[in-house]
Amino acid sequence: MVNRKLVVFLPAHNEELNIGAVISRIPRQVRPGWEVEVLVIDDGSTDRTAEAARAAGADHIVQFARNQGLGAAVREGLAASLRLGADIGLMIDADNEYPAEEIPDVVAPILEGRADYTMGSRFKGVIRGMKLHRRIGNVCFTFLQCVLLRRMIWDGQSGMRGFSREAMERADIIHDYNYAQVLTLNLLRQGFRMEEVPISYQVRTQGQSFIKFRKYMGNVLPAIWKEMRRPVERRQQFQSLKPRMHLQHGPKVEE
Ligand SMILES: Nc1nc2c(ncn2[C@@H]2O[C@H](COP(=O)(O)OP(=O)(O)OP(=O)(O)O)[C@@H](O)[C@H]2O)c(=O)[nH]1
Ligand SMILES: [Mg+2]
Repeated sequence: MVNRKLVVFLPAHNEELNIGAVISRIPRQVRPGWEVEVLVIDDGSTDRTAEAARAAGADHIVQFARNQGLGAAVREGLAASLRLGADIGLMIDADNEYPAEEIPDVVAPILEGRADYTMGSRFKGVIRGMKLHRRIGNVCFTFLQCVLLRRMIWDGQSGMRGFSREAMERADIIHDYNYAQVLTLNLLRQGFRMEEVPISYQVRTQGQSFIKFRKYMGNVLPAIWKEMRRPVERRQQFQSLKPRMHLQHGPKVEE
């Protein structure tokens, strides 16, 4: 009997060449009693991303009329997963760099009750094709998070992450441009338990990376600063909250 739901969501911007391959790699079974649904957040793509996603079997597509940014798309992915009744959410990039067939491993610590938030870790796993300057950038930004959180993190910029329902309800992404660091800082400062799971990563062969050095620095560094300066409510204080909160509003979800 199916009674629990995993929603796999993909933030996507102009990924018509890759998104179909990612969706076809997503396992539709993770554990007995669990169903899997695929949700795409199409962030104002000007190519045929939505059509390619639908053709590959996406169950739900949220389309933004205009490009809002990866942070905004992940925020909407979390909210739409809650609206769809997800017990667990799993985000994965739509660029086919991350191993969708390893989704069961990445959600396992949440399923087993050991963690509320998981990150697929490339640096604990296998990396193919990442350029040196990207490696250095990843190491530096991960190190910054280690210092700010005073704990070990291997890969702070992963594009494959799992969330318990409570983590999805409580996550607050402070800017629209990106989510990678601020989301981890936000959840861990609230007291959510994070676990990293080794994954294999293969740099994209098609389409374009959105990262532009100056724009990334100019947006991400001030957001990290802002996130660290705002107060957060520790998790212990809200553990007794009502069991399920269904968000009512938001862009239309096609079913
Ligand atoms: N919502 C949204 N998603 C985007 C945007 N630009 C890129 N993406 C998506 O974000 C994911 C990661 O994008 P990439 O450009 O590969 O960036 P990255 O993986 O952080 O960096 P690389 O190391 O270059 O791969 C992919 O699924 C993209 O489709 C955007 O403007 N809005
Ligand atoms: Mg990528």
